[in-house]
Amino acid sequence: MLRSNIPSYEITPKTLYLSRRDFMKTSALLASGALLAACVPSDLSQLSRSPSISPTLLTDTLTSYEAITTYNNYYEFSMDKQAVARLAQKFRPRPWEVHIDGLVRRPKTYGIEDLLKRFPQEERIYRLRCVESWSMVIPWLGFPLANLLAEVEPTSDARFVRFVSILRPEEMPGQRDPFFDWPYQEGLRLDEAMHPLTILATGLYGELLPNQNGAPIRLVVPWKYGFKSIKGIVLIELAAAQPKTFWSTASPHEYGFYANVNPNVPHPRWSQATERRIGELGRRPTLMFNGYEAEVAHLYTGMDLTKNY
Ligand SMILES: Nc1nc2c(c(=O)[nH]1)N[C@H]1C(S)=C(S)[C@@H](COP(=O)(O)O)O[C@H]1N2
Ligand SMILES: [Mo]
Repeated sequence: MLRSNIPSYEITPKTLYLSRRDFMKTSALLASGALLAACVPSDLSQLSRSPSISPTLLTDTLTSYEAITTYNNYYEFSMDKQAVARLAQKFRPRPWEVHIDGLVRRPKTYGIEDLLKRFPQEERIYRLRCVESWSMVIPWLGFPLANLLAEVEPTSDARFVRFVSILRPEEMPGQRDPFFDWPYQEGLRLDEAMHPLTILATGLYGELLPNQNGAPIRLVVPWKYGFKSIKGIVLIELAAAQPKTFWSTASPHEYGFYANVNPNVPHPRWSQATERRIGELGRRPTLMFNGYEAEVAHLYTGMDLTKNY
């Protein structure tokens, strides 16, 4: 179930080994009722993991848990990536509700525990490419956004999906900065949102999502720059019009709506041709659509990607 039917995972034999070891560890925990009660949140009991991985294109290594959880962009806490983890420690990701409304036949509100029970959690290893030109490879746990959208039944007028993050200035010091238009917001076209690579992530490295990575639930759209992958989601709204986004509001000449990873279209402050993979030396070329071109290029047929950046 996990990774088997998505062809583009590029992982090394070392990663394969680590994933298998992690898989064994999780199975051992799940096999023991006592440990399950003591160590694994019951939410994760639905976790379905399969060690079957396509052996093709094994070139990327997983970024360490340490790096993924200590080098974070989460402006609600801080603009200093290395301060986010500490400032996010006191944030309370439970209880939590996600509302889904707008142009849908069945608007719904889910508690986070309902979401974890209702939608089987899969592991997805994706590259994450920040527009600041660094990247990581992250083993997420989550489920396709399409599964959730199917439950609310978008109407035929729905063409976009808007996502809104939590607003809690008491717990999130960055939200007291009046320069930004809080809360953080993002959007996708409905076909992008329905694409099987688009997931809602609830964990990473086999554990619940740490606060600094967007607990308890965040979007992951691996072919777009990292800022599209909005954290701490409380509202998902189906709409007819293209929603405004946090970054295109803050700096319209730098950020468009699409934000597809594209090495040929430079950002005003950063060439996008190459990237620095966190934990590795040197730079590597950035791949069109972050390496997911075969899966997603058809979504943009006929569009001028230099204009729709
Ligand atoms: N709500 C919210 N979501 C956010 C951000 C943010 O500041 N606030 N930063 C984005 C950016 S710029 C990136 S690169 C990724 C970073 O995710 P990570 O910290 O899990 O690697 O989260 C994205 N999601
Ligand atoms: Mo980013």
